[in-house]
Amino acid sequence: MESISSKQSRKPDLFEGVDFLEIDDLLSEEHKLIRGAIRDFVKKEISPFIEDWAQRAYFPSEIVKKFGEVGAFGPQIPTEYGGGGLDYISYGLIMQEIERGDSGMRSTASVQGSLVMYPIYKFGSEEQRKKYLPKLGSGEMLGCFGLTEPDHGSNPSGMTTHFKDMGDHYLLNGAKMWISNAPEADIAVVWAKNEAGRIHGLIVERGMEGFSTPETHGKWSLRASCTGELVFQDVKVPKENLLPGKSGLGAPLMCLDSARFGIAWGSIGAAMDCYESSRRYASERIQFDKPIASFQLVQKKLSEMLTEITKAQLLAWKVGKMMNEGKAKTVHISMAKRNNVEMALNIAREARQIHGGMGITGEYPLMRHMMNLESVITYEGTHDIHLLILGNEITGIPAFG
Ligand code: TGC
Ligand code: FAD
Repeated sequence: MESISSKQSRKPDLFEGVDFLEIDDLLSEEHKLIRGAIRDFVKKEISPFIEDWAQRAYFPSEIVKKFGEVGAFGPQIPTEYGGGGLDYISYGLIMQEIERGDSGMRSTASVQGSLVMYPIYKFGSEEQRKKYLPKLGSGEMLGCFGLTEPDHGSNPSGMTTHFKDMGDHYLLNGAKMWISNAPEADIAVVWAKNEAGRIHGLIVERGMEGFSTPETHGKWSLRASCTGELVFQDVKVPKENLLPGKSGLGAPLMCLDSARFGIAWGSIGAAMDCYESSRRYASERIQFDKPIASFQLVQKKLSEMLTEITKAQLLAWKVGKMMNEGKAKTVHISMAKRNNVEMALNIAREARQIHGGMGITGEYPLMRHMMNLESVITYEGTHDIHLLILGNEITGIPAFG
């Protein structure tokens, strides 16, 4: 008997994308070309293998170089620093297509572009930019971003990781937790407090004595992405590795603005994959002598999915336009991240139901998307933290503490 899950999926990837409201009219020819190139890349390099990687909790390290070659790392960073020199809508479309393949793969790309390349580009010295950015952009190097700690997730300002000025170097101590890419990363952008309690970014390199990156095992979510801790025990960090351009919590939060924006688009990709699979399955699956697509309750699910995807596309596009114009604020990005991830998670759950028992297998992408999105709704600010960011904007009263 043939097993349901095989090393390489035999099913062709028929993904076409969803554009009910002709939102493509809002995109340039370049946007569409970029989207098409990444869509083809995902069909060739991710779709045939992703179920196997996720089932085995295997991070395909060979994808890093391939992402570099296709321009998935730092598309919004200028080309002279190893990025793609593209606008934010292009960046969003790239994240959408990769997350259509898998949220964990998008994590790898968005951490590298928005949380590692962006802070080095924005707050780094010219030497740091030249040393790290081209290698990060090409995928020769992989990076990670250490903000969250075991006791400080939603409130990063309480972090206890700290460094002391030892004259010719800094001495770094502490630990970070839940760090995407950590076990495989060559460098980590780490946020830590100095002796005065001020937060700074430091570039920590693999191989520095006292620095380790133990892997986090047993995840039911983002299984093809590697996650780990960053542990610092008296790590001597050269003084030239401190990011000189900005200090305070605002620095990592600026990086999060860029990454959360990418997630607002990425989650649309996961939702579109679930919707397309459901539409196809509903027209092929016969029950009571009819395709299940002929039942009103199934049509309700499909109609609501299409409506929600369309609303999310408009929201993401408008925030993208504001990003390009330098007008997007954290609250706009919070609204888009919060709305679109919840939309995608709801669609993944409904899609799983449309597929009945088949929906729980790796034959279809639904359960994997659904489990992945449980992380996406938590990281980069939880669903409720984004609600409170909006609440603060509306009322002027912070309700965090
Ligand atoms: P708060 O007092 O609001 O702000 C502290 C300082 O930062 C300034 N600021 C910003 N500056 C620039 N850009 C922004 N977006 C900014 N937002 C705030 C602010 O003006 C203030 O400056 P100053 O000079 O007055 O000190 O900070 P708070 O401590 O009250 O916290 C607010 C809160 C809860 C909203 C914030 O800390 C938060 O966003 N918490 C969620 C944490 C989070 O998102 N962590 C993400 C970790 S990284 C991750 O999950 C990667 S997953 C990657 C993947 O795999 O894809
Ligand atoms: P907590 O902050 O403990 O929150 C627990 C619950 O309490 C949540 O429901 C939250 O909404 C609620 N809560 C907290 N405070 C309030 C409040 N004031 N009011 C109301 N409710 C509140 N971090 C990184 O730095 N880098 C990474 O690369 C990274 N990758 C990740 C990858 C994965 C797979 C996961 C799961 C997480 C990752 N994170 C990363 C960490 C992520 O950002 C945190 O998990 C997230 O910010 C929430 O923190 P926490 O898990 O400590 O939850």
